[in-house]
Amino acid sequence: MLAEIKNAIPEVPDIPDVPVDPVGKLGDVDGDGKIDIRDGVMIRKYLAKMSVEINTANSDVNKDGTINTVDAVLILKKIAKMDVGF
Ligand SMILES: [Ca+2]
Ligand SMILES: [Ca+2]
Repeated sequence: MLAEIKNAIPEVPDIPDVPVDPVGKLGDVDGDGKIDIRDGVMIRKYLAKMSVEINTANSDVNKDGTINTVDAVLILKKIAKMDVGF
């Protein structure tokens, strides 16, 4: 039975070990250790060029090297408990 279930699950390639910043938590824009609405607000303020201190490493949630509205949307989706892959 267990073997049948295992066979039904497609092979997932090994995910390489990515070094994780010990203080970093993806999506935790303000760096308080939690991902909540304040992080969403912070990244929106940052994108609006308001003077806010953000953790840039945590804010680039899709890891494309820039912090933009895509990251803001992903963070807001994350806060809304949607599956955004981080
Ligand atoms: Ca936070
Ligand atoms: Ca990004």
